[in-house]
Amino acid sequence: YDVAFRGDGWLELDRSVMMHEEEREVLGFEISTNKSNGLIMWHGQTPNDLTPDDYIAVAVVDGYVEYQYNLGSGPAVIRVTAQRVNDGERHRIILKRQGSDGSIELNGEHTESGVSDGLQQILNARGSVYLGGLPDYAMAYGRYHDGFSGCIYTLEVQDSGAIDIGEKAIRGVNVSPCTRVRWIPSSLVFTDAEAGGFDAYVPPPPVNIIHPKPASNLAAYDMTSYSLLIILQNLIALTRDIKEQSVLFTLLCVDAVNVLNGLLS
Ligand SMILES: [Ca+2]
Repeated sequence: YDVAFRGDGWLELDRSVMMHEEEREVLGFEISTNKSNGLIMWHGQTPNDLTPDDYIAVAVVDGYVEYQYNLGSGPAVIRVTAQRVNDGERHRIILKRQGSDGSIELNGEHTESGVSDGLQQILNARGSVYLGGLPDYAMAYGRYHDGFSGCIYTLEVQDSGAIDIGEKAIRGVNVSPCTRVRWIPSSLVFTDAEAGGFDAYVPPPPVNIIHPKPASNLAAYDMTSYSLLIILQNLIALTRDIKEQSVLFTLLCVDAVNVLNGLLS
């Protein structure tokens, strides 16, 4: 459910994850970062359609959260300057939009509102949704240049609850689960060299931030699927990076044991 970036990555999601058809659109993110600039999400047009057009974006700009959208007749640019978010702490961002009216709510404490220009009321975003950055920043018409560095813990759309980001993912570069500590250079994944810390890790259950609810009883299932994901990533890494083979094989064995435990429990 969570994804980490280090400034040079991106994750492409199927556009069905957010259709922008609700009269009152609500998007939720929970993030942490130490960098003062980085694109958290971009949803605009397809890569070969570079005419300025409808888009919606949220980013960290100069240490503050910025929400932008353009319905076709001029952008709204809304920034919360009451609190910086580049402090490494978790921050909850709720974006709302009803036609041309929009707002950001940061950590349930600070709210800023804005209006997009012109008469357009409908967001027509035909491209894929990108998290953490873009494969080509020309897609953002020069509005953003930096990838996100940090963790996106949660993505919610309307009353979806925490979205299984992996299920919606199409392609990605330099993206990993948030729980990994050290990157393997020039690989899609990175790994924790300290095996002792690895098998002690239990992923937290997804937390609903738009409509907070008590934790569900899906923890056992999530643990199994998470371990399968790690095994898959390690297999990919094995084929990509022979030098790390012995470490990864050890982790693979740990993963296999975890899955068996998950299946048996
Ligand atoms: Ca439009």
